Amino acid sequence: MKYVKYFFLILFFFNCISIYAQSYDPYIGIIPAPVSVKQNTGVFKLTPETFILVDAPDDKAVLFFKEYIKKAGYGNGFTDISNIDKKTGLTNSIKILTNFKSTIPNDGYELTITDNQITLSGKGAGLFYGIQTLIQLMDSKKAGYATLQCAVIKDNPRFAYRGMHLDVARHFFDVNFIKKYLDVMAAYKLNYFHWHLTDDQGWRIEIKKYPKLTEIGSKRAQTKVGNAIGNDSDLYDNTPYSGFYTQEEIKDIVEYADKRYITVVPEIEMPGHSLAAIASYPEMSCHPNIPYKVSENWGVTTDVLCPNDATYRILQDVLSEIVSLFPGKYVHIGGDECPKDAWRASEFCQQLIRDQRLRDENGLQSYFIQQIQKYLNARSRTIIGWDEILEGGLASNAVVMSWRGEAGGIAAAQLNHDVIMTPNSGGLYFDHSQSKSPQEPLSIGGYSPLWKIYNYDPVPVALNAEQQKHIIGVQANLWTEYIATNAKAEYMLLPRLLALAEIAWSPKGNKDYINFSEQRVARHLPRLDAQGYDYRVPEAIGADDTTLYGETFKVVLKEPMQGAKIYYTIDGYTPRETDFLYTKPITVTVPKKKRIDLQTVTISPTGKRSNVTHTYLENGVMPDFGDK
Ligand code: TNX
Repeated sequence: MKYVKYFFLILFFFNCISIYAQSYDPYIGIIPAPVSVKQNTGVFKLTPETFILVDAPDDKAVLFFKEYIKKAGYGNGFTDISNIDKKTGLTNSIKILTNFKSTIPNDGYELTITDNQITLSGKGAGLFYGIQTLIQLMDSKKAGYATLQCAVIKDNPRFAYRGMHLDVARHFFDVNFIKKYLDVMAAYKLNYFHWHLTDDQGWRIEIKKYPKLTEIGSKRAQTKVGNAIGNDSDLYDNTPYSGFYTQEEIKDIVEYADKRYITVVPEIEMPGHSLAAIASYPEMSCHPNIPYKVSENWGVTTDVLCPNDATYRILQDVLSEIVSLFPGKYVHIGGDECPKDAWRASEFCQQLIRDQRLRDENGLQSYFIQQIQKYLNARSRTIIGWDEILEGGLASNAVVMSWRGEAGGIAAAQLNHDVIMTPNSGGLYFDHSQSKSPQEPLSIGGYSPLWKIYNYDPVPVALNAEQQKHIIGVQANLWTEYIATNAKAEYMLLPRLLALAEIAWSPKGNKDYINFSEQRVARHLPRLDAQGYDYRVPEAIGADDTTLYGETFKVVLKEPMQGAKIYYTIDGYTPRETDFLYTKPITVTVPKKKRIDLQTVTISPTGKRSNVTHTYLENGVMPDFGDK
């Protein structure tokens, strides 16, 4: 009997250590961090028998939840609350209310978890976001049931516009992929999908009145291999490339997004980045007799739309179809990177500048944008454009996307434009590399690691309180010059999208990168894995590519993902599953004037691998190794 007692004591002691090691998470795993989480003792046990009581069975968010519950194997059916004897609902049930007394901010929700009931209150999008939080908490399911810690969560978004962009012009992504993209956006409470549908390298949306836009414009003869920047190797893949969405597919996507409270913002690029359109209808160029072809290389081309009648006629017809396909209030008209060479060389453009008393070609660009803006405003649409649209004056209801740093956004807010922050310098270009390691896949370059996105704050300090109100949100962009496969798009997206979600949704004061990356992201990666997403496996926490100096080193590492394993070597070989498994701090003693290369790799439960890290441990003055 005495021994049994000791056994329990020891067990208790070890449990304490492991609970301590997990450390306290103020946001109980939720991404983006909610406005407030009050944790209580006890747990709610969710089982396949749990009742789900709803007061609005046909609500869009409730229907979404119903589908999730069915797939996850929970829930004793959904019961309309008005039809049920109240008492039945009191034991082990989830109550979802759209009718409630408390005041909840716009798009917000309240979620109360006690040991016998979960109550979620919210309306419209707010209810949908509450459901996303609930699903995150439910996903800890093991052996048929999940336990949810008792808590009271109050939540609402910081910004109204929380966007994720995808370029389908440089590379095409099919309907199934787009839906998967929307799924992960919805799970993290992002609500605008900016769909970059046209560019020099491809026109990807069927336009009934102008079939050549896809017959010709959706196809290119071949594609540049490798990074185009500083690369004049002239290596092309010699393989035709094509793809576009039919209008039926577009409608399907718009509806799928709407069920997830995501508004699709279509982008039709003009007057630059339009070579695919010009190749289809050369009358849209200032020099229609030159032979044009859909671009096979990346970068900025001098072949741009001409502000002539043919261009306006075609664009207006295109936009009329766009407006009928996309019910959201925004249409993005591009406006970036439009070299003026063709306009300078065009007698027509020069005459137009004189006739309209425009300053120069920049004035002509804004004249062009204003014509399009008038057309769209008359159809109850607000235009969004890249920050170049500001140069040369603009009607004030145009929304500016600040991509060349923050300057354009600051200037626009000062002129009372609404602004969406998406600076390439703020980590929000997901086509940039996620680390400096040469093991990263080909990218355009740049450096946008997870921490950089997380540390970005969308509201520039240069703005006063009134001007700051014009910052309606933030977006990250996934340009796909160097992203040809679904797996790579997901790799570049995840887990960076989680950091975007947090800066877009959570109050600034709730940000805590250590908690985010080491506790919550670590919990979400297995979830993304189970959902079949590719993602970048982070390196072991504590294993940095750096040089440390000393004699005896105590190396403390931590798995960056729950269930992942860290393997290491000190013999110069690349670590793999056959090497040492990290289980506790390692002590490495380095002989005088020697250097040891401590290498680590993190391997996820499904076998995905991180980059290999190199931490050089050096003792004393070194001979020149010349290889660092
Ligand atoms: C600039 S962002 C562009 C895109 C490129 C991107 C690559 C913007 C408005 N224009 O055309 O794909 O850089 O990072």
